[in-house]
Amino acid sequence: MSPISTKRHGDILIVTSNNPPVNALGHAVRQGLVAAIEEADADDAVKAVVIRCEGQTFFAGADVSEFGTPKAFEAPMLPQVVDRIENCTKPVVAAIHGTALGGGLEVALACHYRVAVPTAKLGVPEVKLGLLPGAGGTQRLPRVVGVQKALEMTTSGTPIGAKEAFALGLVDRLIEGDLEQHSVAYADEVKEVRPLQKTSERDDKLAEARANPGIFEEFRKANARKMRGFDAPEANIKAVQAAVEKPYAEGVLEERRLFMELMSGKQAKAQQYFFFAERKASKIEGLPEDTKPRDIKRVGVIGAGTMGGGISMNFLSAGIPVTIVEMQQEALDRGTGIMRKNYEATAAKGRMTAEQVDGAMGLLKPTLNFDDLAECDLIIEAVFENMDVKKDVFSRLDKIAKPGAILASNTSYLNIDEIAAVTSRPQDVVGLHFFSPANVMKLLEIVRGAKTAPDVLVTAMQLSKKIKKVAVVAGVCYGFIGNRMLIPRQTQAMQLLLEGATPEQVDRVHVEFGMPMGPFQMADLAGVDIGWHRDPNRIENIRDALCAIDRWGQKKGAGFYDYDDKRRPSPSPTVQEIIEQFRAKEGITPRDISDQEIMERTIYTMVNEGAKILEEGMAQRASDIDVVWVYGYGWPVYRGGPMHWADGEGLQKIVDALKGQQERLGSDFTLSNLLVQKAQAGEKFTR
Ligand code: 3H9
Repeated sequence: MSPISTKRHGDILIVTSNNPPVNALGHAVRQGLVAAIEEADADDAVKAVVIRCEGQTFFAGADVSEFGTPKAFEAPMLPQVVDRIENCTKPVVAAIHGTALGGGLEVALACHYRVAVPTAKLGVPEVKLGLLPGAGGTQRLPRVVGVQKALEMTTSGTPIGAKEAFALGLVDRLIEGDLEQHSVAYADEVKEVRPLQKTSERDDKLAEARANPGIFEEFRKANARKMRGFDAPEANIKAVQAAVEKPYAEGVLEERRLFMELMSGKQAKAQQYFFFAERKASKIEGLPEDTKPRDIKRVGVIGAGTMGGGISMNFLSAGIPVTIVEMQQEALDRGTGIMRKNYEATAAKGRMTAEQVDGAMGLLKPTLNFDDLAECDLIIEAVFENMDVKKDVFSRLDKIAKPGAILASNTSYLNIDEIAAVTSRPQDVVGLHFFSPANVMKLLEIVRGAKTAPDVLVTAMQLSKKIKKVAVVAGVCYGFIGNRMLIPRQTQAMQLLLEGATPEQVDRVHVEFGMPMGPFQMADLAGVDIGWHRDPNRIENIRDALCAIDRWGQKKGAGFYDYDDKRRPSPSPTVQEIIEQFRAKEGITPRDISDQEIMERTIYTMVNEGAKILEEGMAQRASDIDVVWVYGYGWPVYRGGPMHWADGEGLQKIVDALKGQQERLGSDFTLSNLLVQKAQAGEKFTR
């Protein structure tokens, strides 16, 4: 049965798509839409058309799962569909609810009118899939919203709300109440209007950019940092530029050419792979299908430091009350003060109103009384990273928490099973590893203990969505997924310094690869002193030597780099001297180290660790590891994540290189059996 059906309301033809879950514009939908327009044209009794969708949303775009299959190229393709809609001889109204995204917005742009409910969102997220709107979107959008806005929308992929769309003229009317009924009434109002306004024939909104051709260069410059390394944003800019510089028909051809170029590239494949990887991550294997989540009405957070405060803000922002506990009034006041300041900073950027700030903070109950946690359904400890301290907290919690409350640790390395063992309810214990700053970073590692109950895992996963995190399930091992993979990278980076590399060189290789920063820049940002033994007289390595002289990173104005008062880094002669002292002490003669060797020893070793994590069952699937690295550490999404990237690099090449480096990697390094097996069998980690 076609997902597209038609019905009449007087002389209005109502075209309805019913293609769950998101009304993606797969082949059958495209076919049905064309047939419906043919029906409207062929019947004199039809005076206007409404296109609407059943379910949660208007068309959310082309069907991404068709990409790379013959179905994507089966006629009618989307560019033909939208042209057919625009060329309908009767007015066509798009009735938008949910999201009109990508191809969905392109369908709407081809309609002669657009109406929407106020909660709808409209956007062109193709750039996030390494693409551009390839069904006339780059040509029609600027003709409706203007060139500057079209550049912003196409290169960021961020949708705009219906109210903004209305102000821009992208939506002709906001509909309160029943959308179908009101859009039919709207169609009735406009059914006699002639000539029909075709978006492709407009150029009033292009005039400003035509008078200021510098707009594109200015936009490139202003957004260079955000777009670094990505192919798609530049292609989007070029396509919008074509809308301004060429007649519509030629602009569309340029759009097509750029679209096909992107589609056949590595980045689009990686970004589309990642789209599905992210969605797969939320599926937890091995749970009974009917597992119901527990009800979380109030969250408790232990510790009002940077982590505890950040964690609390996630829940407050989602409207969930939080009880936050500290031991001293001063620490409590400081912590809650910082939370308010963070909210106010968001408000100052216009992303929150003063009322919303007060609303969020109003949900916070700061207390010095540990027993107040008895009212919470989920309690997350964010205290000092030390096993004895954590055990003490959990045995106290065990005594006061209500039955069925979930007890979570925010530990980034420690053994959840050992922590759970001090309680009488290990089934209620789980790791919730937030990444710093916890109110900003999207990643959450859910650490599944040996005894963690299925409904605890399901609750954690559901809650992660509520607080807008992307969660990945990890097993119990030192550092879980993300931090565990950092260990070989950090070890090798330090060793490379001794052998002749500089922090600048190692970091440059990572930044050129697409990481936001290299290992030493990251250490300086996070704090070189994290995990340091705090004894300035015990100097066993370069890190100890830096910590001993207060070079703890950016917060002290010095770490692996020197920093000026604007936190701009420069190479440090002191650090160089320390490195040389260690070389002399260990009898190492420095040598020239190639960028390739740095790649092999710091990035290939991470892939190897990822393979071990997989082999040991500490990650459910290779794509979960990629999700952790993209959202937790800024791995460039256009490279898909370490495991996907490794597939493209060639697993045998990685194995050979690691074998070649074996001696330098040291006796602690071992190759992953899984990596070797997959390489030998010519298999890949990811699709
Ligand atoms: C495009 O349009 C190209 C054109 O310009 C040119 C063509 C020539 N296709 O995210 P959710 C699935 S490119 C296929 O969890 P939510 C998704 O995998 C497209 N499947 O729900 C998941 O499946 P499962 C431009 C899709 O409520 C299920 O739907 N459009 C698509 O949190 C639910 O998804 C986009 O990039 C799709 N297009 O969010 C929009 N979209 O249940 C991408 C979703 O098996 N989509 N699925 O895991 C989204 O942003 C969100 O899905 C949306 C709903 C906001 C719509």
